[in-house]
Amino acid sequence: MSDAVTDTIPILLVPDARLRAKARAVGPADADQVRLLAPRMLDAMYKAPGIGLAAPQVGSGLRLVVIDLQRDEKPAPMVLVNPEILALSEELATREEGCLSLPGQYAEVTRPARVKVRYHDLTGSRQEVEADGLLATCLQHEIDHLDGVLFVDHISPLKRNMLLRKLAKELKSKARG
Ligand code: K1U
Ligand code: ZN
Repeated sequence: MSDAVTDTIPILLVPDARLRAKARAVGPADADQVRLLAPRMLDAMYKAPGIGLAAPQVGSGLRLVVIDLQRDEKPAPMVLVNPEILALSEELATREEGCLSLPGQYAEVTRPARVKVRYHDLTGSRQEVEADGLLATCLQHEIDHLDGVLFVDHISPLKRNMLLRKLAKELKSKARG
């Protein structure tokens, strides 16, 4: 049976090549697609569960990100169209990251502690957000996805290979049932 449009959109897993492609800017002709895709991405993110999701993770090549750090309390979804990093702090922060495209895999990642991001919201208004803490990490993680970059690219090759081998083993064992 074919999928209904309301079905949960599947999240792609590493090593899917679509996760390594650079996404393209959303333009005026993409408005309808973005209006349909953003709520489906939020739905997939809440169900996963996760705190962020980028369009390439659901097979779309658009520069679109959704984030909600309040997922267990009152929902506060952010939809970021064409997000751009305007400034990064020199100060760094290390935080454990996970990724819905590498389920069950976690690593400490060091990134700039604060970030300033410009984006457009779903109404087309230009917005800016300055963030620290988990939101700063999440914004950088999701914008990386738009450039085909995964959190494992920020750790040592040794740790990365261990983590990718562990993921491959776990996915193989899950597929066997
Ligand atoms: O992009 C993604 O794959 C989503 C990812 C975002 C993220 C998490 C941690 C640091 C940086 C970016 C996730 O949401 S992984 C799942 C997760 O962190 C989580 C799940 C349930 C409750 C709280 C957090
Ligand atoms: Zn991710």
